[in-house]
Amino acid sequence: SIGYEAWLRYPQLAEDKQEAFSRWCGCIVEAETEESEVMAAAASELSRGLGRMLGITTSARSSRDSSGKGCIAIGTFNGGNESIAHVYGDSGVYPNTGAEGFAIRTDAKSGIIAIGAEQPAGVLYGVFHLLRLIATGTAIDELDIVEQPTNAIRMINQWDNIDGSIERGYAGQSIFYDNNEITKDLGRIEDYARLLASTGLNAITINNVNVHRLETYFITDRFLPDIARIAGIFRRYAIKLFLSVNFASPIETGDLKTADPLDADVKAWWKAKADEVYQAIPDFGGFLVKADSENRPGPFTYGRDHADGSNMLAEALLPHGGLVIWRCFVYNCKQDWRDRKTDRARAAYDHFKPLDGRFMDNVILQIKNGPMDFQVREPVSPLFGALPSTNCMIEFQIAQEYTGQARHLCYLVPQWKEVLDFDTYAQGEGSHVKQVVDGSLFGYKHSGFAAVSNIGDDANWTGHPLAQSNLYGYGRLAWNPQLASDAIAEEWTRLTFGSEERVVHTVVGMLMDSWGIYESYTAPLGVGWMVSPNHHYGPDVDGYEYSKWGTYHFSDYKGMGVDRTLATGTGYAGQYREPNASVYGTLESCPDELLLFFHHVPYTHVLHSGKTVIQHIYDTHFEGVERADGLLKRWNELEGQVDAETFKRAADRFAQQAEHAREWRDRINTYYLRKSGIGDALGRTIY
Ligand code: BDP
Repeated sequence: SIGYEAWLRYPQLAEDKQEAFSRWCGCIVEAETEESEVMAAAASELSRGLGRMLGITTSARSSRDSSGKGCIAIGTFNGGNESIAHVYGDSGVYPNTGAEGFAIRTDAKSGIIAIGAEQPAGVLYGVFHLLRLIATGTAIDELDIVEQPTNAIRMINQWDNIDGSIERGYAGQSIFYDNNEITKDLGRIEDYARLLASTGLNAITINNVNVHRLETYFITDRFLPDIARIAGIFRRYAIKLFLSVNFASPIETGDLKTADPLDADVKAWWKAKADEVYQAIPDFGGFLVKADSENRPGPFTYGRDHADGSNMLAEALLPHGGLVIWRCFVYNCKQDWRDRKTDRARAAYDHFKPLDGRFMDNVILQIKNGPMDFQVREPVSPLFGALPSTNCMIEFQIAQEYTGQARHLCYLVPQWKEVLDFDTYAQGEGSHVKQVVDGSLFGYKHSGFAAVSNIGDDANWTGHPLAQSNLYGYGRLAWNPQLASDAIAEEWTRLTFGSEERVVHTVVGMLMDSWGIYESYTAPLGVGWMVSPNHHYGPDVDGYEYSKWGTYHFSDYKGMGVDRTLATGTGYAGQYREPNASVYGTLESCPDELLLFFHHVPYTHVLHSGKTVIQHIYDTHFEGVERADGLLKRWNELEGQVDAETFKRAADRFAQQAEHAREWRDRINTYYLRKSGIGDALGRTIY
């Protein structure tokens, strides 16, 4: 179905377009000597794409045929493809593509479009790139492109459980597991691998960071053969497989009494375990670890710290070239809300900053984009820039746990861009988060992007048809963080819905407005949360207010917000470097959208916008509903212009969104009317 093929539909192009492209696509020239699986995947993708878009069958051959038609040559620079050598080699130097990049050049004289790279993976990315150009109607007559990914690790984290459920999954059940077994339906996994590779992603963790009882056995012979088969599928698409592991594995699956990382038996156990895993999967990526967080086991049990814990695993993986990706989402989820110093926002920095420099070279710290937990708006984690001597990567959440759960539209690329463009000032002005996580700022050995996936076994992968844009956009941004949000949105829309200008214009506009719309009717001014506990969908202003999870707004009859200043609050603002620390820590300079994250203010406090806090709450919540209604209206105007099934699925969700936006508005406005006793200046009815 259309939703299933997502952005790899390759719909047939209009005839005039077909002609312009076909003249370059007489055959695919491949060297017989290049027998890699990834090359085979690249070649078959190319012939599939060209076949569908241009209605032609392109056969692969080892040299150009004599039909006079142009051909596409694919291969590594030293792989023995004479056409590649001819197009590139004549100049004496091959373009610098790095390990994963590619070059595409149209050579009119010889009638060849050459897709060359150092490695087969680069060829694969080049093929997807060329197909994308053709699908979006971009001329290919004079190409001369060299691209390299900015980030070395471009990873997806599945939060899938062996019972088939997905933690924070909103698009059905797992495509990997079913009923406590690894699925036999490998075809769907292959299609997923294609989708990921097409955006440039190169790594995947296939199980939940919360490793439960049975998943602990993934690294045993009970599951390793099946996992090796899955690794084999991803390998064809140049994607490395990782596993989440349980820090207490030596106790739970072995016969040790301890998981103490400094214990000799524990070290030996993990070394033997690593050998066993690499025996089954020689190019295994490594372990992802959530330790000492939300009741997961970890080194704290033994009085050890996170450097001790991660280094022990890193030592076991080192002989095999494996990595330990260690999560910084570590905080006390049983804290006492009266104790300011335990502010959850501070936790990651407080835990990890003092350990900088103590981690082995094959450990990478995986840091969530913000200090709390994937809220619609929160500041950037102050850990970025604070760890000059420790490999770091960033973690985003594509799954919209707190941003509408695939029922509301929320295109997250603009949010991620804001995070990446944030200046940490770590090495003076211009030390943006994107330069921290691409490794260039501090010269990290390993670094990059990770994100929690939003796919499940729904026919269209992501539940909401337009939520596919977040998965697509994530991959494109991991490849190149400089790409603009609207450019990515437009690319995705053209690939998915075709190039009817009205459709493109409408969908791109809706995507670009969606984050702001969602923010406007949910928790105000950066304070976050206000969601129903546990499942995190829908409004519940005090849902977490008196619990121990550390997520508060401190609303009383006078005002609201969390005082995180150094002088009178939790001191969180002081974790940033100057000038950020002062900008956030000073009421006058704190940006409106984060005001309540950093300050507790009276409802009558006047924002930079000129409105009082209370009036801002009322206004944005009334507007939010109108704008959510607007999304439904805008989508409905596309009836007949997009396929009927997709139209209907999305229309249902936009109707739900509009309805739920009312619920948010009414709950929040009523709550604050009652708390503050201050009415709406415009006299609107608040229920
Ligand atoms: C939160 C989720 C929880 C995850 C946790 C994590 O609510 O289900 O286990 O993050 O990232 O967002 O470990």
